[in-house]
Amino acid sequence: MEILKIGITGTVGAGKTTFVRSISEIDVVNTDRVASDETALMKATTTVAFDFGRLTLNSGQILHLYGTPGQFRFNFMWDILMPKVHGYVFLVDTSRPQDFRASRRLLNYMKQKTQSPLIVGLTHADSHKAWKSEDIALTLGLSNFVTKPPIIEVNATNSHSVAQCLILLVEQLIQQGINVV
Ligand SMILES: Nc1nc2c(ncn2[C@@H]2O[C@H](COP(=O)(O)OP(=O)(O)OP(=O)(O)O)[C@@H](O)[C@H]2O)c(=O)[nH]1
Ligand SMILES: [Mg+2]
Repeated sequence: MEILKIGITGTVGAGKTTFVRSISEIDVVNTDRVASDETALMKATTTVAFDFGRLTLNSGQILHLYGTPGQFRFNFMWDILMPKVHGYVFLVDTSRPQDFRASRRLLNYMKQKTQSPLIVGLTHADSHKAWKSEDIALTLGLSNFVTKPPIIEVNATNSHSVAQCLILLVEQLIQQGINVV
């Protein structure tokens, strides 16, 4: 049985590390360090290499979860991880419209690194500042109904919500003919 490598990516603070921590059945390999630049205005720490977690589905299928850094200065990690993933979750913080342009750029970057199936996960949908899914789809350039990936709300702090997102991604992999248990 092949282990599925799943990327968790998105801009700074989208919730990647939280997502992996919420669902991993092992202690997460974590490379968060104190944020020393403008990220410090948003949160105390930031991922400098990657997060690693593991999840075994009821079927026995093992997922390895790789959370990328969000900061552009660590983009070499995107280049290392993303070409290897079987599928990925692209997280967008719906409460930070100031980051939507960067999200769009990053999504296009990731699409150049991998053709693998993706899910767009909308975090912070519980915030009163959250934008609607349709509006975010437009700002990300995902308006073509034929080609756009599934876009769902996901609360990275909630293991049930994270599990639903990963199950949807695994269904996408099966549809693409990837051999999943
Ligand atoms: N209320 C709420 N908080 C969330 C949600 N998703 C993530 N968070 C919070 O948002 C913050 C995100 O931080 P991280 O998980 O470190 O974000 P990251 O994407 O790994 O950030 P970098 O590694 O710096 O790129 C954490 O405080 C989470 O608890 C959500 O859906 N709702
Ligand atoms: Mg992180």
